[in-house]
Amino acid sequence: MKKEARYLVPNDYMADPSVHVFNGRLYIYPSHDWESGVPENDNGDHFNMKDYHVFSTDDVMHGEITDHGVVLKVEDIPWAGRQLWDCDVAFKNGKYYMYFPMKDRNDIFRLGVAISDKPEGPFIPEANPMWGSYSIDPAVFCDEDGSHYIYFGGIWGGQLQRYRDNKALESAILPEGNEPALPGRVVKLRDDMMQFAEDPRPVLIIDQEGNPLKANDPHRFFEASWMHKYNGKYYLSYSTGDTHFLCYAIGDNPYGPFTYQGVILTPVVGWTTHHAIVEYKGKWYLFHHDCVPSGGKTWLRSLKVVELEYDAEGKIITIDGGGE
Ligand code: FUB
Repeated sequence: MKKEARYLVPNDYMADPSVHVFNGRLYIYPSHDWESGVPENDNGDHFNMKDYHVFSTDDVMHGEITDHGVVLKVEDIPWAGRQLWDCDVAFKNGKYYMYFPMKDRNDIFRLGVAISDKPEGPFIPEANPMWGSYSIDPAVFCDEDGSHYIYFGGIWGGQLQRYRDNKALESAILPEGNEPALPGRVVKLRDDMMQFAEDPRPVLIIDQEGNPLKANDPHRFFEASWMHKYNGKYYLSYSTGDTHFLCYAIGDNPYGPFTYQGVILTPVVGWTTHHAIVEYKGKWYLFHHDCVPSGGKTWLRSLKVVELEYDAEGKIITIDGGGE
């Protein structure tokens, strides 16, 4: 179904939105794309982002979008190598915690934390990455009991294929064909929000028969995890990367397993697809990006929003992304 969509930041390139409602206002935490001149490759080196902005609004489809400016940049992070990819923010006990992936000086992705007193930042980074963290795309979910979980991971340039059982392999192994697909990860956060409270666990996505999705399934996990709750169920959504879908799976608890349900967004113009799903003022929204304004340049993406609807059984109605 084709629906009314809005480009949220028409004068700049923003991607990978994470979105939350804090103090009744909607806050958007995107990646900040720019023309860095780094050539495109399968490693994602062309996504050479160097800072984050925060945006907020109280009227998603038609209201003013406030740009709170640069809230964190590579040069302020003590362990910085390069590439600030998709971040997310959570609130606890009067503080806002930004979780962000970045390559360290050995070109290994780690997750970092930065702290602010306000949802719009600026965020002050910790001196070191989180212990035992790896890969990309942290998405923080606060359950109704106040526990926070980070979903993370991404294959190819996101480096998830370099790890098994939370340990680095000597060389990367990506499952193929009928082998089970490589799962994303979920981990509970400590009460102080600064470290993992446990070892990260695999996020299993199974089909209707209970079998893990296979590596050659076009709907298998690639990157861009997001978690939201609807009617008491846990909706895990994610990007399928090289097959260009946003898909979802439903579980009974934050750890899963999650049973595959279907496609949320068909391919957009551009290689990557990445999103957040949030309820605001009684409506549900899908925030995502595409490359229409840049004329299809993969590394120059634009932030979009469209209303998201469920059917009577709680299934998400597929949205047309406008790509091929
Ligand atoms: O923005 C860089 C990477 O592209 C993100 O981390 C992925 O999810 C993809 O959108």
